[in-house]
Amino acid sequence: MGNWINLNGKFVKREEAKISVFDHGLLYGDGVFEGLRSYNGRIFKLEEHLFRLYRSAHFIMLEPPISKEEMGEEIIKTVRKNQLRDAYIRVVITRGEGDLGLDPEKCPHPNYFIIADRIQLYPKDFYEKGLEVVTVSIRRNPLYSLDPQVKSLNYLNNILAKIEGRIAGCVEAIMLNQEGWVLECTGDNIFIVEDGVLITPPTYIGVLEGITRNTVIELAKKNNIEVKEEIFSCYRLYNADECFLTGTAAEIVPVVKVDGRRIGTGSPGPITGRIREIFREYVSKEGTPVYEK
Ligand code: PXG
Repeated sequence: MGNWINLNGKFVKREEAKISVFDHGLLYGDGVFEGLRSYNGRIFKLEEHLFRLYRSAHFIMLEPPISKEEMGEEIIKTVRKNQLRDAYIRVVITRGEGDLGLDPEKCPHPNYFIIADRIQLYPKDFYEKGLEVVTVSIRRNPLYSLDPQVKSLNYLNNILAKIEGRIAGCVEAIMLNQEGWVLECTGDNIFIVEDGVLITPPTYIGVLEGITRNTVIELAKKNNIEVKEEIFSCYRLYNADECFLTGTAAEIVPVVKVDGRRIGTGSPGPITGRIREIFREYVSKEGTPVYEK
């Protein structure tokens, strides 16, 4: 299972799925990607992920070799080919082969590939006990350098933050902007809870508009939990009643300590628990079917 890679529309064995060393995706991180998930044979938020992928491509002036609709079909086919029901799906579009210079004009044929593999679930402890995370010194790319909305293959900014977090013994790290406002984690968005209200940084401040984040906002509102998109500092974060992270792979993970400060009671809080329940219920029903066609 998970052995067939979709490389430019053709299924090849994992070991044979190769891209040229002259591909600018590799030489310069010149390309875009998406990480999706399927739950019990249904791809979660396929439209939203495609929308974001094609907007990322548009931003870097990369014309994908196939349309958004065709890409959706290719994704479905790939999950089906690998006979997966619960999958993690990676879609990558690279600039393609060029010469050794930076110029994307020299790369006439973008490549794309789709990997569908079994989902690697995070340890139960993460959810039951909550995570300890730290803020790191490396700042998130500012809007004027590389807008964090773009899921580009150049994730070094986040990788450096991840390394810093790892050195501090944490699996996730909180990234701030130049002024010190809290933005997001290396691969997850962040929420705090204050007096029963969910607060998350607005996307205009320079955070990825996470699909899990948006789903949480929508579900919270539907369930009469107030949500505010507001910038906040570490002071507010340390003093929040609860904190949790959201992302496709992690779903919703409680955070119980930040920079050595206990958050709330030091155990995952009730609102986080409620959001997790609502989310789990939602993902079990939602999504584009892979097999019933
Ligand atoms: N912020 C950033 C910077 C991300 O890369 C999220 C938030 C969450 O977005 P979604 O749409 O998934 O709710 C991401 C997600 C990983 C991994 O292995 C995660 C992401 C990218 C690459 C790897 O955890 N992105």
